[in-house]
Amino acid sequence: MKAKKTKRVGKVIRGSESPLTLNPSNLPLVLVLMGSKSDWEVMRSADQALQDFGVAHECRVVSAHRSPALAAQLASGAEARGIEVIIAAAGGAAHLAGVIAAHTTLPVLGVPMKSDALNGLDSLLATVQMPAGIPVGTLAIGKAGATNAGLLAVAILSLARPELRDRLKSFRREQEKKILATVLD
Ligand code: RP5
Repeated sequence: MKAKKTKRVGKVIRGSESPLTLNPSNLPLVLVLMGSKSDWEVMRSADQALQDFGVAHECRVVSAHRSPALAAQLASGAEARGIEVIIAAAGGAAHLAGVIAAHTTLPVLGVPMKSDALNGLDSLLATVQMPAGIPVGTLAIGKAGATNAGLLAVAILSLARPELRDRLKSFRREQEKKILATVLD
């Protein structure tokens, strides 16, 4: 079955591909946040990874600096909505993941965006250098980080969902097969 896709202003909601087994309520399990619409081209990779595994999720723009009240509200209300993992991407003075983590005990995965000024090194340091007590699991800068944030969210969810774990294992097997079958000419 094709994943359900609903578009709203500043927000994309994807339903689970097989809600009966993975997520009976079909409510979003992962919240994918980004500081600006300019992050979306990269964060589509996180969206895609979650879609590939049929994980219901919601993607939306919220800024730690430009809309701080909404950021706090989304983070503090996430658990009650059934969200289990939050992905937060930002660039430059990339405080979004840290601010989100300050308002929830859910696991928060940070994705540093490549920036014009410092190529993403600023985003990486701002995301990764959290004070002890408020963890953010920080991924690589840019697209690889976005994809891996999606995959890591799937891995976290798979701890309590054997079907998802099986899908993750088969994804790894397929990936390995492609490497082993590589021919250089
Ligand atoms: C951050 O500033 C965003 O996450 C984005 O990566 C960066 C630039 O934002 P825009 O000026 O393009 O909106 O908050």
